[in-house]
Amino acid sequence: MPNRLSFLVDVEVHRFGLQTQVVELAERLGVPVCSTLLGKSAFPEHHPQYIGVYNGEAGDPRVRDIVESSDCLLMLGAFLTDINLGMFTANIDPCRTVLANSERVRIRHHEYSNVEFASFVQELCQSPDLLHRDPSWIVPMQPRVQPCDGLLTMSGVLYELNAFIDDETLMVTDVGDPMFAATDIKTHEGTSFLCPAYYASMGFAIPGAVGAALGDPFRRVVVLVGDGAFLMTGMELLTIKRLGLNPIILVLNNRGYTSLRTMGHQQATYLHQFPEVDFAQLATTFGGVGFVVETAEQLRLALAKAKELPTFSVLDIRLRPDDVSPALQRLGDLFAQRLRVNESTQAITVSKGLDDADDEDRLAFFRARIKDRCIAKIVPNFQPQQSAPLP
Ligand SMILES: Cc1ncc(C[n+]2csc(CCOP(=O)(O)OP(=O)(O)O)c2C)c(N)n1
Repeated sequence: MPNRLSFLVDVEVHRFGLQTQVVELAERLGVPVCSTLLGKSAFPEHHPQYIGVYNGEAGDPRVRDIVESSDCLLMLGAFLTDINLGMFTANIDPCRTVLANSERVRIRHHEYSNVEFASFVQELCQSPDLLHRDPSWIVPMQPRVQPCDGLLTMSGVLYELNAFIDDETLMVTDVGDPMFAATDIKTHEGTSFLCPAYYASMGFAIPGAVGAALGDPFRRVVVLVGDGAFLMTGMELLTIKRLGLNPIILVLNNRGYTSLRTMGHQQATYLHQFPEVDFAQLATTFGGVGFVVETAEQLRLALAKAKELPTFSVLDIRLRPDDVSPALQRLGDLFAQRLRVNESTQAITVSKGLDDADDEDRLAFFRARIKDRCIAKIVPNFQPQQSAPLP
């Protein structure tokens, strides 16, 4: 890996209208570029230097390795939040970072609070001292998805979606697995992905589709929303109908809060009291068109038909309750390896997974980094084990 400088691009690059400058800067330097989940698509994802979304241990290991082994990581417009840092599993050495956003410029541990973010990027672009590296070693983003035969899987949904979206697609996703899954969606144009990955409040996507469609009438809005999030704000379909908008809405109907189930909430009663809803029928009732989708072929057909419709459509995508996206699978595996519920005491013990025997360093890192409060938020009755205390 000849390159030792990388870019991590976040949402403020879009908010300050700096996409063109950042692309130019990356090309002049010949460096690999990744984004955060919040900043996804602020850098064009079909660019040959774009390697994917960085999300700590939860993200693509290839992206993680490039970011975490950089001698210098330039974090542009970045917010260091739990979601952007893969639930605090990121291993970024502050001594090898330059962080520039609207609040500050920070080089290693030195703060420069009076430097404007936009000026910083512009001045950098104009610097005569930029050293160009050969970017030919960079492998562009490769979504971790597989086509599927028979009943649909999340990976199959993402595979079909990647084949379907084009330059005129504006993606809107909700939180839960749709947000994690988006790691493996490759959008086309810059700024073509919207997700509330900062506060991560469920219920964004359907009202968000109204705003997206009104704000950008030349692109087609495609929504990815979980059944749980849809049930919070799905009544906004009536607004969509009233305004004559035609988003294509994919409801990931896994009959529950699957992302919570994957991350340690298996015991919670509310996971087992989820209502069964016919989302396709609901769409028809509200004046749109509904499709029930169980196979990849049905998904392809439904997407093609929905694209021709002048009205909104809802694709009720029936998934197994335990089926998750590649990204959520990885996060779930991490939790399963490290957190084991002791059923008799209802306490949580930190344990090393058997299949993880040669991964001593990672485990040590994980213990050192993850915060008690992070686990405690996710796992009820969490108590660090005496013999393996968390910091
Ligand atoms: C307003 C709000 N309430 C609760 C949560 C906690 N939460 C995060 S993900 C999630 C489950 C999402 O379920 P669903 O929309 O069905 O998506 P899935 O993960 O099942 O694909 C919940 C309850 C939240 N983020 N926001």
